[in-house]
Amino acid sequence: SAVRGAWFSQDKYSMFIHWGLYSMPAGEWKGKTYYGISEWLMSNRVADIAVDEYKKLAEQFNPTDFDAKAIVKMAVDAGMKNIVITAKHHEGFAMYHSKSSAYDIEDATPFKRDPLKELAGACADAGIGLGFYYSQMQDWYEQGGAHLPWNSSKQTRSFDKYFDEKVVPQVTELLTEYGDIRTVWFDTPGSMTKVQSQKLVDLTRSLQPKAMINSRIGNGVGDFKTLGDHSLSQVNHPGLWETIDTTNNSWGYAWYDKNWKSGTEILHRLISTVGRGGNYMINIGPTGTGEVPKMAEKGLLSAGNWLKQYGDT
Ligand code: JFZ
Repeated sequence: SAVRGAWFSQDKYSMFIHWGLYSMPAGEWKGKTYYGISEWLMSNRVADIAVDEYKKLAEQFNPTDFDAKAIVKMAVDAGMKNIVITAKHHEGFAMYHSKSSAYDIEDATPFKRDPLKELAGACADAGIGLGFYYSQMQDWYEQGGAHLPWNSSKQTRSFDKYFDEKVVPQVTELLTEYGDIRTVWFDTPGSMTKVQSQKLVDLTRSLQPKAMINSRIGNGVGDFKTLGDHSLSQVNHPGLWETIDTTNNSWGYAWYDKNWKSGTEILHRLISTVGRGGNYMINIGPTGTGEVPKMAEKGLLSAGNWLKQYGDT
């Protein structure tokens, strides 16, 4: 609808945040580094990490450096209007207080805080939008969630049951307990049925009528199109679309990834996208202690200074 689309067209520039248990190993397991995108470590075929072993990360997860207000201030100073954070990535761990699963930051870690609630409050105070990333099909922890082929044996529950017993309740929590949600960002729909994709659309419409849903909900039922990762578009696209990007290479924090974009590069990529009618969303990956890498902040704030001086946002 026009009401929903209005948010999206005005935002233009958003912060993406990938943050989860994977931020702690940061690409390293038992002294060996697995290069690539660090949030995929659990399913690295060579590392061959058992679910029971991986889940022990939660016992040590205590990111006391997490500062929602500082992150929101960084986004505002960068010139951004919206933040989208991983509520649950493929690893299956809920980064908020989930009442429908004990595999969450409140129940399974010593941290005992709800960072998504803190972020929701800080975004509301600053007047910027908040959205949640939710991996609706892949869940490498959960029985019935989609696993990778080499890691999918002995499932004691069907995908349909996992969907109704975990995805629907968790998305409901996220859309009822955190105030106004601007974006519901789904990912890797795989073989989900259209009925399932539509069920998430209907749920979102009933609980957050103004929220925008991305195309990775699957089956063509989203409100806007997310292009393939990192791809700067050379052309305009019909309808509403976005490019997603990272301040370095990996989405989740990876200790070895120092390929930071400068402020000038970020500006180039932002303007290249917005000039073709798209929105631009660029990722930061906080560490396992909740700290934002200094070089990510540097590039974003340097671009933000230019925007403040020469833009009218
Ligand atoms: C997905 C995730 O698997 C990844 O961990 C990260 O969260 C990223 C933002 O999204 O990866 C994808 C999904 C779709 C494409 C590429 C990577 N694609 O369509 O090109």
